[in-house]
Amino acid sequence: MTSMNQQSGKNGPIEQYDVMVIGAGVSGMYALHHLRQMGLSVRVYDGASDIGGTWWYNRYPGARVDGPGSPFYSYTFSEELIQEWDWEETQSEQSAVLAYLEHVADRFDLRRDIQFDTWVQDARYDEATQRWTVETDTGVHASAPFLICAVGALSTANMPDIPGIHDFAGECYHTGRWPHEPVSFEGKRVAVIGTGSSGIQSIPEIAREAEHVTVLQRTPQYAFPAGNRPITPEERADARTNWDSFVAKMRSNFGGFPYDNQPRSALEDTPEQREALYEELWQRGSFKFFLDLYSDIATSEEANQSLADFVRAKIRKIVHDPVTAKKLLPDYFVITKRPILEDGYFETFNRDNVSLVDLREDPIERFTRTSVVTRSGEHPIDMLVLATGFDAISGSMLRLNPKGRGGMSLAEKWKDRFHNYLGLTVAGFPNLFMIHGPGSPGVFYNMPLGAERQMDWIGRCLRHLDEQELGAIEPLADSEEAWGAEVSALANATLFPRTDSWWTGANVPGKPRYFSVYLGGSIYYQRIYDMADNGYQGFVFEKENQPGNAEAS
Ligand code: N01
Repeated sequence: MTSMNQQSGKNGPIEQYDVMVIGAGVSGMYALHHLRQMGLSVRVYDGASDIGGTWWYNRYPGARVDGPGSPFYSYTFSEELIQEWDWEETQSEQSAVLAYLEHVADRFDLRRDIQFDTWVQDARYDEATQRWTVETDTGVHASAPFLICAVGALSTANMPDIPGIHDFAGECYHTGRWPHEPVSFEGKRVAVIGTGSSGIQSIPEIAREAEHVTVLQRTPQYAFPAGNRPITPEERADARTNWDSFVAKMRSNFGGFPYDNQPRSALEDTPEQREALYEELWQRGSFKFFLDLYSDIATSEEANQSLADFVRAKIRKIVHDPVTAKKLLPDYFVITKRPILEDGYFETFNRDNVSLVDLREDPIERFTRTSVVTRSGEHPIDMLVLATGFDAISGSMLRLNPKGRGGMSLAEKWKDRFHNYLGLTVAGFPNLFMIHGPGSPGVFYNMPLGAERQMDWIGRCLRHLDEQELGAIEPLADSEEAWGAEVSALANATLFPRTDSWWTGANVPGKPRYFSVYLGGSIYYQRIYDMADNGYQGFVFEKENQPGNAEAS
Protein backbone atom coordinates (compact mmCIF):
# COMPACT_ATOMS: atom_id res chain seq x y z
CA MET A 1 0.00 0.00 0.00
CA THR A 2 1.07 3.58 -0.62
CA SER A 3 1.64 6.49 1.69
CA MET A 4 0.31 10.01 1.16
CA ASN A 5 1.68 11.78 -1.92
CA GLN A 6 0.28 13.98 -4.66
CA GLN A 7 -0.63 13.55 -8.29
CA SER A 8 -1.81 16.15 -10.71
CA GLY A 9 -5.41 16.18 -11.91
CA LYS A 10 -7.16 18.52 -14.29
CA ASN A 11 -8.18 20.72 -11.35
CA GLY A 12 -4.74 20.79 -9.70
CA PRO A 13 -2.95 18.40 -7.36
CA ILE A 14 -4.77 15.33 -6.08
CA GLU A 15 -3.71 14.23 -2.62
CA GLN A 16 -3.21 10.47 -2.41
CA TYR A 17 -3.87 8.39 0.70
CA ASP A 18 -4.42 4.77 1.58
CA VAL A 19 -7.73 5.50 3.25
CA MET A 20 -10.04 8.49 3.51
CA VAL A 21 -12.44 8.72 6.44
CA ILE A 22 -15.43 11.03 6.52
CA GLY A 23 -16.35 12.12 10.02
CA ALA A 24 -14.25 12.85 13.11
CA GLY A 25 -16.72 11.78 15.75
CA VAL A 26 -16.35 8.77 18.03
CA SER A 27 -16.20 6.35 15.07
CA GLY A 28 -13.96 8.38 12.77
CA MET A 29 -11.48 9.08 15.56
CA TYR A 30 -11.06 5.39 16.27
CA ALA A 31 -10.90 4.60 12.55
CA LEU A 32 -8.00 7.02 12.20
CA HIS A 33 -6.15 5.57 15.15
CA HIS A 34 -6.67 1.98 14.06
CA LEU A 35 -5.65 2.55 10.44
CA ARG A 36 -2.56 4.45 11.51
CA GLN A 37 -1.60 1.53 13.75
CA MET A 38 -1.81 -0.60 10.59
CA GLY A 39 0.79 1.67 8.99
CA LEU A 40 -1.62 3.27 6.53
CA SER A 41 -1.78 6.88 5.43
CA VAL A 42 -5.15 8.30 6.42
CA ARG A 43 -6.99 11.57 5.94
CA VAL A 44 -10.14 12.42 7.87
CA TYR A 45 -12.56 15.17 6.83
CA ASP A 46 -15.13 16.80 9.06
CA GLY A 47 -17.40 19.81 8.59
CA ALA A 48 -17.05 20.72 12.29
CA SER A 49 -14.20 22.78 13.69
CA ASP A 50 -12.94 20.07 16.01
CA ILE A 51 -13.36 16.40 16.92
CA GLY A 52 -16.44 14.93 18.61
CA GLY A 53 -19.16 14.63 15.96
CA THR A 54 -22.49 14.40 17.74
CA TRP A 55 -20.84 15.55 20.98
CA TRP A 56 -19.44 18.62 19.22
CA TYR A 57 -22.82 19.62 17.80
CA ASN A 58 -25.33 18.67 20.53
CA ARG A 59 -24.65 21.39 23.12
CA TYR A 60 -28.23 22.12 24.08
CA PRO A 61 -28.99 22.66 27.79
CA GLY A 62 -29.35 19.36 29.61
CA ALA A 63 -27.50 17.28 26.97
CA ARG A 64 -26.14 14.17 28.66
CA VAL A 65 -25.36 10.57 27.91
CA ASP A 66 -28.78 8.99 28.02
CA GLY A 67 -27.66 5.41 27.53
CA PRO A 68 -26.00 3.12 30.06
CA GLY A 69 -23.57 5.66 31.31
CA SER A 70 -19.98 6.32 32.12
CA PRO A 71 -17.45 4.79 32.33
CA PHE A 72 -18.79 2.20 29.88
CA TYR A 73 -19.76 4.66 27.17
CA SER A 74 -16.11 5.06 26.19
CA TYR A 75 -13.37 3.49 24.10
CA THR A 76 -11.98 0.12 25.06
CA PHE A 77 -9.01 -0.04 22.68
CA SER A 78 -6.60 1.54 25.15
CA GLU A 79 -6.37 0.42 28.77
CA GLU A 80 -4.56 3.70 29.56
CA LEU A 81 -7.69 5.69 28.80
CA ILE A 82 -9.66 4.16 31.66
CA GLN A 83 -6.67 4.42 33.96
CA GLU A 84 -6.09 8.11 33.36
CA TRP A 85 -9.58 9.52 32.81
CA ASP A 86 -11.81 10.44 35.76
CA TRP A 87 -15.47 10.13 34.85
CA GLU A 88 -17.40 12.14 37.42
CA GLU A 89 -21.02 11.12 36.87
CA THR A 90 -22.90 8.09 35.61
CA GLN A 91 -24.80 10.15 32.98
CA SER A 92 -21.97 12.40 31.88
CA GLU A 93 -22.94 15.75 30.48
CA GLN A 94 -22.05 16.73 26.93
CA SER A 95 -19.07 18.86 28.00
CA ALA A 96 -17.60 15.92 29.95
CA VAL A 97 -17.91 13.52 27.01
CA LEU A 98 -16.40 16.10 24.67
CA ALA A 99 -13.54 16.72 27.13
CA TYR A 100 -12.87 12.96 27.15
CA LEU A 101 -12.82 12.83 23.34
CA GLU A 102 -10.47 15.85 23.27
CA HIS A 103 -8.21 13.99 25.66
CA VAL A 104 -8.25 10.96 23.31
CA ALA A 105 -7.43 13.21 20.35
CA ASP A 106 -4.49 14.74 22.26
CA ARG A 107 -3.29 11.45 23.67
CA PHE A 108 -3.09 9.82 20.22
CA ASP A 109 -2.21 13.00 18.33
CA LEU A 110 -5.23 12.53 16.07
CA ARG A 111 -5.79 16.10 14.86
CA ARG A 112 -2.75 16.19 12.59
CA ASP A 113 -4.53 13.89 10.12
CA ILE A 114 -7.96 15.49 10.38
CA GLN A 115 -9.04 18.32 8.16
CA PHE A 116 -11.72 20.31 10.02
CA ASP A 117 -14.20 22.85 8.65
CA THR A 118 -14.17 20.79 5.49
CA TRP A 119 -17.33 19.45 3.95
CA VAL A 120 -17.06 16.59 1.47
CA GLN A 121 -19.25 17.65 -1.43
CA ASP A 122 -18.54 14.79 -3.77
CA ALA A 123 -17.26 11.24 -3.31
CA ARG A 124 -17.07 8.95 -6.32
CA TYR A 125 -15.52 5.64 -7.27
CA ASP A 126 -13.35 5.27 -10.34
CA GLU A 127 -13.63 1.72 -11.66
CA ALA A 128 -10.51 2.05 -13.82
CA THR A 129 -8.19 2.97 -10.95
CA GLN A 130 -10.15 1.20 -8.19
CA ARG A 131 -9.98 4.39 -6.14
CA TRP A 132 -12.36 6.80 -4.47
CA THR A 133 -11.92 10.51 -5.02
CA VAL A 134 -13.40 13.24 -2.87
CA GLU A 135 -13.85 16.94 -3.45
CA THR A 136 -14.50 19.32 -0.60
CA ASP A 137 -15.94 22.80 -0.19
CA THR A 138 -12.45 24.00 0.71
CA GLY A 139 -11.07 22.94 -2.68
CA VAL A 140 -9.39 19.71 -1.55
CA HIS A 141 -9.20 17.02 -4.21
CA ALA A 142 -8.04 13.71 -2.78
CA SER A 143 -8.00 10.05 -3.68
CA ALA A 144 -7.61 6.69 -1.92
CA PRO A 145 -8.51 3.08 -2.63
CA PHE A 146 -10.77 2.98 0.45
CA LEU A 147 -13.48 5.26 1.77
CA ILE A 148 -14.79 4.86 5.31
CA CYS A 149 -18.01 6.67 6.10
CA ALA A 150 -18.11 7.48 9.81
CA VAL A 151 -20.79 10.06 9.17
CA GLY A 152 -22.93 9.40 12.24
CA ALA A 153 -26.27 7.70 12.74
CA LEU A 154 -27.73 10.76 14.46
CA SER A 155 -26.16 13.78 12.83
CA THR A 156 -28.33 15.03 9.97
CA ALA A 157 -30.80 17.39 11.60
CA ASN A 158 -34.49 16.86 10.84
CA MET A 159 -35.87 20.32 10.10
CA PRO A 160 -39.67 20.53 10.16
CA ASP A 161 -41.28 22.00 7.09
CA ILE A 162 -44.03 24.13 8.61
CA PRO A 163 -45.63 27.04 6.73
CA GLY A 164 -44.02 30.36 7.65
CA ILE A 165 -41.25 28.83 9.79
CA HIS A 166 -38.61 30.78 7.87
CA ASP A 167 -40.52 34.02 8.51
CA PHE A 168 -40.15 33.64 12.26
CA ALA A 169 -37.91 36.55 13.22
CA GLY A 170 -36.96 35.51 16.76
CA GLU A 171 -34.08 33.26 17.79
CA CYS A 172 -34.35 29.73 16.42
CA TYR A 173 -32.10 26.79 17.34
CA HIS A 174 -32.07 23.09 16.52
CA THR A 175 -30.86 21.02 19.48
CA GLY A 176 -28.50 19.09 17.20
CA ARG A 177 -26.92 22.32 15.90
CA TRP A 178 -26.79 24.27 19.14
CA PRO A 179 -24.65 27.47 19.13
CA HIS A 180 -21.29 27.48 20.87
CA GLU A 181 -22.06 30.85 22.45
CA PRO A 182 -24.26 30.86 25.56
CA VAL A 183 -28.00 31.09 24.83
CA SER A 184 -30.05 33.01 27.37
CA PHE A 185 -33.70 32.15 27.94
CA GLU A 186 -34.18 34.77 30.60
CA GLY A 187 -37.37 36.78 30.21
CA LYS A 188 -38.18 34.98 26.96
CA ARG A 189 -41.23 33.14 25.72
CA VAL A 190 -39.86 29.93 24.25
CA ALA A 191 -41.65 27.33 22.14
CA VAL A 192 -40.11 23.86 21.94
CA ILE A 193 -41.15 21.48 19.17
CA GLY A 194 -40.29 17.88 19.94
CA THR A 195 -40.38 15.63 22.97
CA GLY A 196 -37.76 13.01 22.17
CA SER A 197 -34.56 12.65 24.22
CA SER A 198 -33.31 16.14 23.26
CA GLY A 199 -36.60 17.87 24.07
CA ILE A 200 -37.08 15.96 27.31
CA GLN A 201 -33.53 16.75 28.45
CA SER A 202 -33.72 20.43 27.52
CA ILE A 203 -37.29 21.44 28.48
CA PRO A 204 -36.74 21.36 32.28
CA GLU A 205 -33.52 23.39 31.89
CA ILE A 206 -35.16 25.98 29.66
CA ALA A 207 -38.20 26.22 31.96
CA ARG A 208 -35.97 27.12 34.93
CA GLU A 209 -34.90 30.33 33.17
CA ALA A 210 -37.51 31.32 30.61
CA GLU A 211 -40.52 33.52 31.21
CA HIS A 212 -42.72 30.93 29.55
CA VAL A 213 -42.24 27.64 27.75
CA THR A 214 -44.80 26.25 25.32
CA VAL A 215 -44.15 22.57 24.63
CA LEU A 216 -45.49 21.53 21.23
CA GLN A 217 -45.90 17.77 21.50
CA ARG A 218 -46.76 15.52 18.57
CA THR A 219 -46.39 12.19 20.37
CA PRO A 220 -46.32 11.73 24.15
CA GLN A 221 -43.36 9.76 25.46
CA TYR A 222 -42.61 7.14 28.04
CA ALA A 223 -39.66 8.58 29.93
CA PHE A 224 -37.82 7.02 32.84
CA PRO A 225 -35.78 8.54 35.69
CA ALA A 226 -32.20 9.21 34.62
CA GLY A 227 -30.89 8.38 38.08
CA ASN A 228 -27.76 10.40 37.41
CA ARG A 229 -25.32 10.37 40.31
CA PRO A 230 -21.62 10.80 41.01
CA ILE A 231 -19.46 7.75 40.28
CA THR A 232 -18.12 6.56 43.62
CA PRO A 233 -14.37 6.14 44.23
CA GLU A 234 -15.05 2.40 44.70
CA GLU A 235 -16.76 2.12 41.30
CA ARG A 236 -13.94 4.02 39.63
CA ALA A 237 -11.33 1.79 41.28
CA ASP A 238 -13.32 -1.32 40.33
CA ALA A 239 -13.51 -0.25 36.67
CA ARG A 240 -9.75 0.41 36.65
CA THR A 241 -8.73 -2.76 38.41
CA ASN A 242 -11.05 -5.05 36.52
CA TRP A 243 -11.17 -3.29 33.15
CA ASP A 244 -10.31 -6.42 31.17
CA SER A 245 -13.16 -8.41 32.64
CA PHE A 246 -15.57 -5.47 32.17
CA VAL A 247 -14.58 -5.28 28.50
CA ALA A 248 -14.99 -9.04 28.06
CA LYS A 249 -18.47 -8.78 29.53
CA MET A 250 -19.33 -5.80 27.33
CA ARG A 251 -18.32 -7.76 24.27
CA SER A 252 -20.55 -10.68 25.17
CA ASN A 253 -23.56 -8.66 26.39
CA PHE A 254 -26.38 -8.14 23.87
CA GLY A 255 -26.17 -4.33 23.94
CA GLY A 256 -22.44 -3.98 24.63
CA PHE A 257 -22.59 -3.16 28.35
CA PRO A 258 -21.09 -5.06 31.28
CA TYR A 259 -24.35 -6.45 32.61
CA ASP A 260 -26.11 -9.77 32.59
CA ASN A 261 -28.92 -10.28 30.12
CA GLN A 262 -32.22 -10.81 31.94
CA PRO A 263 -33.64 -14.22 30.98
CA ARG A 264 -37.03 -14.12 32.81
CA SER A 265 -40.39 -13.51 31.12
CA ALA A 266 -42.70 -10.91 32.67
CA LEU A 267 -45.48 -13.47 32.44
CA GLU A 268 -43.70 -15.77 34.91
CA ASP A 269 -44.35 -13.21 37.64
CA THR A 270 -47.60 -12.16 39.28
CA PRO A 271 -48.83 -8.60 38.66
CA GLU A 272 -47.67 -7.71 42.19
CA GLN A 273 -44.16 -9.09 41.55
CA ARG A 274 -43.97 -7.17 38.27
CA GLU A 275 -45.08 -3.97 39.94
CA ALA A 276 -42.46 -4.46 42.66
CA LEU A 277 -39.70 -4.92 40.06
CA TYR A 278 -40.79 -1.89 38.04
CA GLU A 279 -40.96 0.21 41.20
CA GLU A 280 -37.46 -0.88 42.26
CA LEU A 281 -36.05 -0.07 38.83
CA TRP A 282 -37.92 3.24 38.69
CA GLN A 283 -36.51 4.30 42.06
CA ARG A 284 -32.97 3.43 40.96
CA GLY A 285 -33.33 4.95 37.49
CA SER A 286 -30.69 4.93 34.71
CA PHE A 287 -30.64 3.05 31.42
CA LYS A 288 -30.08 -0.08 33.45
CA PHE A 289 -33.85 0.02 33.91
CA PHE A 290 -34.21 -1.51 30.45
CA LEU A 291 -31.36 -3.97 30.88
CA ASP A 292 -32.78 -5.37 34.12
CA LEU A 293 -36.29 -5.69 32.74
CA TYR A 294 -37.97 -8.89 31.72
CA SER A 295 -36.74 -10.50 28.53
CA ASP A 296 -40.05 -10.19 26.67
CA ILE A 297 -41.05 -6.54 27.13
CA ALA A 298 -40.26 -5.88 23.46
CA THR A 299 -41.82 -9.09 22.16
CA SER A 300 -44.96 -9.86 24.19
CA GLU A 301 -47.93 -7.50 24.01
CA GLU A 302 -49.06 -8.58 27.46
CA ALA A 303 -45.64 -8.07 29.06
CA ASN A 304 -45.33 -4.73 27.30
CA GLN A 305 -48.75 -3.63 28.51
CA SER A 306 -47.79 -4.25 32.14
CA LEU A 307 -44.85 -1.83 31.93
CA ALA A 308 -46.78 0.71 29.82
CA ASP A 309 -49.54 0.79 32.48
CA PHE A 310 -46.95 1.25 35.20
CA VAL A 311 -45.37 4.28 33.49
CA ARG A 312 -48.72 5.84 32.63
CA ALA A 313 -49.73 5.58 36.30
CA LYS A 314 -46.48 7.31 37.27
CA ILE A 315 -47.16 10.18 34.85
CA ARG A 316 -50.69 10.61 36.21
CA LYS A 317 -49.30 10.75 39.72
CA ILE A 318 -46.48 13.20 38.99
CA VAL A 319 -48.42 15.71 36.88
CA HIS A 320 -50.93 17.62 39.03
CA ASP A 321 -53.30 18.90 36.33
CA PRO A 322 -55.31 15.91 35.07
CA VAL A 323 -55.91 17.50 31.64
CA THR A 324 -52.18 18.02 31.09
CA ALA A 325 -51.41 14.57 32.49
CA LYS A 326 -53.83 13.00 30.02
CA LYS A 327 -52.10 14.69 27.08
CA LEU A 328 -48.78 13.32 28.32
CA LEU A 329 -49.95 9.70 28.36
CA PRO A 330 -48.40 7.59 25.58
CA ASP A 331 -50.71 5.11 23.86
CA TYR A 332 -48.32 2.82 22.00
CA PHE A 333 -46.04 -0.05 23.03
CA VAL A 334 -43.52 1.10 25.62
CA ILE A 335 -39.81 1.13 24.56
CA THR A 336 -40.78 0.84 20.87
CA LYS A 337 -39.59 4.41 20.49
CA ARG A 338 -36.04 4.96 21.76
CA PRO A 339 -36.31 4.83 25.59
CA ILE A 340 -35.76 8.23 27.16
CA LEU A 341 -34.13 9.15 30.44
CA GLU A 342 -35.49 12.25 32.13
CA ASP A 343 -34.64 14.42 35.08
CA GLY A 344 -37.68 16.38 36.22
CA TYR A 345 -39.43 16.38 32.83
CA PHE A 346 -42.93 15.46 34.00
CA GLU A 347 -42.60 17.68 37.10
CA THR A 348 -41.88 20.59 34.77
CA PHE A 349 -45.54 20.59 33.74
CA ASN A 350 -46.45 21.52 37.33
CA ARG A 351 -44.74 24.88 36.87
CA ASP A 352 -46.83 27.99 36.20
CA ASN A 353 -44.60 29.04 33.30
CA VAL A 354 -44.99 25.83 31.25
CA SER A 355 -47.88 24.88 28.98
CA LEU A 356 -48.42 21.89 26.77
CA VAL A 357 -50.00 21.85 23.33
CA ASP A 358 -51.07 18.45 22.05
CA LEU A 359 -50.45 18.80 18.33
CA ARG A 360 -52.62 15.80 17.58
CA GLU A 361 -55.71 17.74 18.61
CA ASP A 362 -54.36 21.25 18.11
CA PRO A 363 -51.89 21.14 15.19
CA ILE A 364 -49.52 23.92 14.16
CA GLU A 365 -51.00 25.88 11.27
CA ARG A 366 -48.16 28.32 10.66
CA PHE A 367 -45.51 30.58 12.06
CA THR A 368 -45.60 34.36 11.87
CA ARG A 369 -42.68 36.73 12.56
CA THR A 370 -43.53 36.69 16.26
CA SER A 371 -45.65 33.65 17.01
CA VAL A 372 -46.66 30.11 16.39
CA VAL A 373 -50.29 29.68 15.39
CA THR A 374 -52.06 26.44 16.27
CA ARG A 375 -55.63 25.56 15.43
CA SER A 376 -56.84 26.90 18.78
CA GLY A 377 -55.04 30.25 18.54
CA GLU A 378 -51.84 32.25 18.48
CA HIS A 379 -48.92 31.81 20.90
CA PRO A 380 -46.56 34.84 20.86
CA ILE A 381 -42.93 33.68 21.23
CA ASP A 382 -39.41 35.15 21.29
CA MET A 383 -37.54 31.91 20.67
CA LEU A 384 -38.16 28.62 18.88
CA VAL A 385 -36.26 25.46 19.88
CA LEU A 386 -36.44 22.63 17.36
CA ALA A 387 -35.89 19.38 19.25
CA THR A 388 -37.06 17.58 16.14
CA GLY A 389 -34.31 14.99 15.94
CA PHE A 390 -32.50 13.57 12.97
CA ASP A 391 -32.82 11.92 9.62
CA ALA A 392 -31.37 9.01 11.53
CA ILE A 393 -29.30 5.96 10.55
CA SER A 394 -29.34 6.48 6.76
CA GLY A 395 -29.68 10.29 6.51
CA SER A 396 -25.99 11.19 6.72
CA MET A 397 -25.00 8.58 4.14
CA LEU A 398 -27.64 9.96 1.80
CA ARG A 399 -26.48 13.52 2.43
CA LEU A 400 -22.97 12.43 1.40
CA ASN A 401 -24.56 10.55 -1.50
CA PRO A 402 -21.45 8.78 -2.82
CA LYS A 403 -21.39 7.70 -6.48
CA GLY A 404 -20.42 4.09 -7.14
CA ARG A 405 -20.04 1.99 -10.28
CA GLY A 406 -21.21 3.71 -13.43
CA GLY A 407 -21.77 6.91 -11.45
CA MET A 408 -24.79 5.40 -9.65
CA SER A 409 -25.68 7.50 -6.64
CA LEU A 410 -26.50 6.05 -3.25
CA ALA A 411 -29.74 8.05 -3.28
CA GLU A 412 -30.77 6.17 -6.42
CA LYS A 413 -29.77 2.83 -4.95
CA TRP A 414 -31.52 3.53 -1.63
CA LYS A 415 -34.72 4.96 -3.12
CA ASP A 416 -36.96 2.27 -1.62
CA ARG A 417 -34.75 0.50 0.91
CA PHE A 418 -31.24 0.95 2.37
CA HIS A 419 -29.74 -2.06 0.59
CA ASN A 420 -26.48 -3.14 2.23
CA TYR A 421 -24.57 -6.18 3.33
CA LEU A 422 -23.69 -6.70 7.00
CA GLY A 423 -24.49 -3.06 7.65
CA LEU A 424 -20.98 -2.36 6.40
CA THR A 425 -20.90 -2.44 2.61
CA VAL A 426 -23.08 -1.71 -0.43
CA ALA A 427 -23.18 -3.52 -3.80
CA GLY A 428 -22.09 -1.20 -6.59
CA PHE A 429 -19.92 0.79 -4.16
CA PRO A 430 -16.65 -1.19 -3.99
CA ASN A 431 -14.20 -0.44 -1.18
CA LEU A 432 -16.71 1.74 0.66
CA PHE A 433 -17.38 0.90 4.30
CA MET A 434 -19.95 2.33 6.70
CA ILE A 435 -19.75 2.53 10.47
CA HIS A 436 -23.12 2.44 12.28
CA GLY A 437 -24.94 2.39 8.96
CA PRO A 438 -28.34 0.83 8.31
CA GLY A 439 -28.32 -2.95 8.70
CA SER A 440 -25.87 -2.81 11.63
CA PRO A 441 -26.70 -2.92 15.37
CA GLY A 442 -25.52 0.75 15.49
CA VAL A 443 -27.93 2.63 17.69
CA PHE A 444 -28.99 -0.56 19.53
CA TYR A 445 -25.49 -1.18 20.79
CA ASN A 446 -22.90 0.65 22.90
CA MET A 447 -21.87 3.02 20.12
CA PRO A 448 -18.15 3.55 20.90
CA LEU A 449 -17.66 -0.20 21.31
CA GLY A 450 -19.70 -0.95 18.19
CA ALA A 451 -17.56 1.50 16.19
CA GLU A 452 -14.39 -0.19 17.43
CA ARG A 453 -15.66 -3.64 16.54
CA GLN A 454 -16.85 -2.67 13.07
CA MET A 455 -13.61 -0.80 12.40
CA ASP A 456 -11.52 -3.77 13.54
CA TRP A 457 -13.41 -5.88 10.99
CA ILE A 458 -12.77 -3.29 8.26
CA GLY A 459 -9.07 -3.18 9.16
CA ARG A 460 -8.86 -6.94 8.93
CA CYS A 461 -10.60 -6.83 5.56
CA LEU A 462 -8.11 -4.25 4.23
CA ARG A 463 -5.24 -6.45 5.40
CA HIS A 464 -6.79 -9.40 3.60
CA LEU A 465 -7.02 -7.42 0.36
CA ASP A 466 -3.44 -6.29 0.70
CA GLU A 467 -2.10 -9.78 1.43
CA GLN A 468 -4.06 -11.32 -1.45
CA GLU A 469 -3.13 -8.46 -3.83
CA LEU A 470 -6.80 -7.72 -4.36
CA GLY A 471 -7.88 -4.30 -5.55
CA ALA A 472 -11.56 -4.20 -4.67
CA ILE A 473 -14.20 -5.84 -2.49
CA GLU A 474 -17.92 -5.49 -2.92
CA PRO A 475 -20.93 -7.48 -1.75
CA LEU A 476 -23.13 -9.44 -4.13
CA ALA A 477 -26.65 -8.14 -4.68
CA ASP A 478 -27.99 -11.50 -3.44
CA SER A 479 -26.06 -11.07 -0.19
CA GLU A 480 -27.75 -7.73 0.32
CA GLU A 481 -31.14 -9.30 -0.25
CA ALA A 482 -30.45 -12.04 2.28
CA TRP A 483 -29.07 -9.57 4.84
CA GLY A 484 -32.06 -7.28 4.40
CA ALA A 485 -34.38 -10.24 4.96
CA GLU A 486 -32.49 -11.15 8.14
CA VAL A 487 -32.69 -7.57 9.45
CA SER A 488 -36.45 -7.54 8.84
CA ALA A 489 -37.03 -11.01 10.27
CA LEU A 490 -35.29 -10.06 13.51
CA ALA A 491 -37.28 -6.83 13.74
CA ASN A 492 -40.59 -8.45 12.88
CA ALA A 493 -40.23 -10.84 15.78
CA THR A 494 -40.56 -7.80 18.06
CA LEU A 495 -43.01 -4.97 18.67
CA PHE A 496 -40.54 -2.31 17.45
CA PRO A 497 -41.74 -2.01 13.83
CA ARG A 498 -45.32 -1.52 15.03
CA THR A 499 -44.64 1.99 16.32
CA ASP A 500 -43.70 5.07 14.31
CA SER A 501 -40.20 6.14 15.34
CA TRP A 502 -36.91 7.33 13.92
CA TRP A 503 -35.88 3.66 13.98
CA THR A 504 -38.52 3.02 11.30
CA GLY A 505 -37.90 6.28 9.41
CA ALA A 506 -41.42 7.50 10.22
CA ASN A 507 -40.17 10.86 11.54
CA VAL A 508 -38.97 12.03 8.11
CA PRO A 509 -41.60 12.58 5.41
CA GLY A 510 -40.98 10.47 2.31
CA LYS A 511 -38.35 8.21 3.89
CA PRO A 512 -38.56 4.43 3.25
CA ARG A 513 -40.54 3.04 6.17
CA TYR A 514 -39.00 -0.04 7.73
CA PHE A 515 -36.98 -0.97 10.77
CA SER A 516 -33.41 -0.79 9.48
CA VAL A 517 -31.38 -1.68 12.59
CA TYR A 518 -29.93 -5.19 12.98
CA LEU A 519 -31.49 -6.49 16.20
CA GLY A 520 -29.06 -9.34 16.80
CA GLY A 521 -26.93 -7.39 19.30
CA SER A 522 -23.54 -8.91 19.98
CA ILE A 523 -24.36 -11.92 17.75
CA TYR A 524 -23.76 -9.54 14.87
CA TYR A 525 -20.03 -9.36 15.58
CA GLN A 526 -19.77 -13.12 15.66
CA ARG A 527 -21.62 -13.24 12.33
CA ILE A 528 -19.37 -10.74 10.54
CA TYR A 529 -16.19 -12.38 11.80
CA ASP A 530 -17.46 -15.83 10.82
CA MET A 531 -18.08 -14.52 7.30
CA ALA A 532 -14.55 -13.17 7.19
CA ASP A 533 -13.16 -16.48 8.46
CA ASN A 534 -15.08 -18.27 5.72
CA GLY A 535 -13.30 -16.33 2.99
CA TYR A 536 -15.55 -13.27 3.09
CA GLN A 537 -18.72 -15.12 2.17
CA GLY A 538 -21.12 -13.08 0.12
CA PHE A 539 -18.50 -10.73 -1.31
CA VAL A 540 -16.90 -10.49 -4.72
CA PHE A 541 -13.27 -9.42 -5.21
CA GLU A 542 -11.29 -7.87 -8.05
CA LYS A 543 -7.58 -8.34 -8.56
CA GLU A 544 -5.45 -5.23 -8.05
CA ASN A 545 -5.62 -2.92 -11.05
CA GLN A 546 -7.60 -5.47 -13.02
CA PRO A 547 -11.10 -4.11 -12.74
CA GLY A 548 -13.77 -6.42 -14.08
CA ASN A 549 -11.71 -9.45 -13.11
CA ALA A 550 -14.05 -10.49 -10.35
CA GLU A 551 -13.80 -13.50 -8.03
CA ALA A 552 -16.88 -14.42 -6.07
CA SER A 553 -16.44 -15.71 -2.57
O1 N01 B 1 -35.01 13.23 18.34
P1 N01 B 1 -36.32 12.31 18.31
P2 N01 B 1 -34.06 13.57 19.57
N1 N01 B 1 -43.79 18.53 14.09
O2 N01 B 1 -36.51 11.94 16.89
C1 N01 B 1 -40.92 15.59 17.10
C2 N01 B 1 -30.15 10.23 20.72
N2 N01 B 1 -29.88 11.21 21.74
O3 N01 B 1 -33.03 14.54 19.10
O4 N01 B 1 -42.42 11.38 18.10
C3 N01 B 1 -43.90 18.23 15.39
O5 N01 B 1 -36.26 11.25 19.32
C4 N01 B 1 -41.03 14.10 17.21
O6 N01 B 1 -42.39 13.73 17.26
P3 N01 B 1 -42.81 12.20 16.88
C5 N01 B 1 -31.13 9.21 21.24
O7 N01 B 1 -30.83 7.96 20.69
C6 N01 B 1 -28.91 10.94 22.62
O8 N01 B 1 -34.81 13.92 20.76
O9 N01 B 1 -42.02 11.83 15.66
N3 N01 B 1 -43.07 17.43 16.05
C7 N01 B 1 -40.28 13.87 18.52
O10 N01 B 1 -41.07 14.19 19.63
C8 N01 B 1 -32.41 9.76 20.71
O11 N01 B 1 -33.45 8.82 20.60
C9 N01 B 1 -28.64 11.87 23.59
O12 N01 B 1 -44.23 12.29 16.64
C10 N01 B 1 -42.07 16.90 15.37
C11 N01 B 1 -39.16 14.90 18.43
O13 N01 B 1 -39.59 15.89 17.52
C12 N01 B 1 -31.98 10.31 19.37
O14 N01 B 1 -30.72 10.87 19.62
C13 N01 B 1 -29.36 13.02 23.69
C14 N01 B 1 -41.87 17.16 14.00
C15 N01 B 1 -37.89 14.31 17.90
O15 N01 B 1 -37.45 13.32 18.77
C16 N01 B 1 -32.88 11.36 18.81
O16 N01 B 1 -33.36 12.20 19.85
C17 N01 B 1 -30.34 13.26 22.76
C18 N01 B 1 -42.79 18.01 13.36
N4 N01 B 1 -42.71 18.29 12.06
C19 N01 B 1 -30.57 12.37 21.78
N5 N01 B 1 -40.77 16.49 13.59
C20 N01 B 1 -27.53 11.67 24.50
O17 N01 B 1 -27.13 10.59 24.81
C21 N01 B 1 -40.31 15.83 14.66
N6 N01 B 1 -41.09 16.08 15.73
C22 N01 B 1 -26.88 12.90 24.97
